[in-house]
Amino acid sequence: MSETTFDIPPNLAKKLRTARHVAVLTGAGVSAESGIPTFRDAQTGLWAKYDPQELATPQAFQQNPRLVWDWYAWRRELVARAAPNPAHIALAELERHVPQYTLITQNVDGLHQQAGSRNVVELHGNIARTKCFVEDVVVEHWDETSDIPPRCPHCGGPLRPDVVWFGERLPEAALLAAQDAARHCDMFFSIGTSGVVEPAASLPFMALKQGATVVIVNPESKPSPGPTLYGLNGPAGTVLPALLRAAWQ
Ligand code: BJW
Repeated sequence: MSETTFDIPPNLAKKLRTARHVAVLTGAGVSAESGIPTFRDAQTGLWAKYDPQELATPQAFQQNPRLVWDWYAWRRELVARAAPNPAHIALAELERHVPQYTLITQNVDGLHQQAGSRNVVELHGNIARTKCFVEDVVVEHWDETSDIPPRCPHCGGPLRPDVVWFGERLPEAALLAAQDAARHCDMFFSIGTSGVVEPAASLPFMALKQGATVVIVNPESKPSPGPTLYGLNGPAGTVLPALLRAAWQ
């Protein structure tokens, strides 16, 4: 685990040590230090001319299925080469310290599970899975032909990644589990997310409203704006290992 230092407020370390139910919401910033680009930070490279948000819609897929399939194929490659970073590892370790723990992620890369987190609530699906655009069922095997995207072996419809695009419903069980955790936790961490995409963006407010302490971990956050709202201004791969050391060493 990284030994880079970060000053954790002592009262926050104590709150974490004594918390009964901790809920964590993660976003793309948690995987940035694994080399996976975020959505709303500056884009570079091959896809610089495309707005990722404009590719993550059913309409984009209908208009240009090949472009969207290729974009996800490129991202799937990036994810396949990526490894969990100290932030993922610290969050897996946190699960072993607190009595009740819910890890909610907007990420589709599976890196929390790779780091050893067990109960991961995936709000936006998983890029490793593929489903039929027409039938909305997961497909595991298909014929590799020259078709891009490949065709569903059952109905011939185009295949797409099993992720949640704008305007699509989140998986109901995942959303209910996330909202339940936000309402019942005593500490809620929002880590590496810009907090602009609903319904995930409402979860920290739900927790705050129910009296939980909310901690935001983001290089762009403001430091400690209030007694039940903390901003830890730094990269998750530095802040989270420091938080665990402050609470349990
Ligand atoms: C670091 C760091 C480091 C950098 N350490 N930090 C209510 C109000 C307004 C709008 C809506 C609403 N309800 C619904 C909507 C519409 C829409 C929405 O929210 N739009 C807003 C943009 C305005 N929501 C939806 O459409 C959702 N569906 C829905 O609500 O359906 C309802 C419905 C009802 C009935 C019928 C039908 C539907 C679906 C949203 C799906 C989002 N999908 C995507 C793509 C997933 C697949 C993929 O990966 O391609 O999810 S979009 C994209 O944004 C992706 C992300 O999960 C999501 C959030 O992004 P995230 O993770 O926050 O990343 P960034 O880049 O924004 O931020 C990174 C942060 O990290 C930054 O702050 C950095 O500073 C920080 N950072 N390095 C820590 N080292």
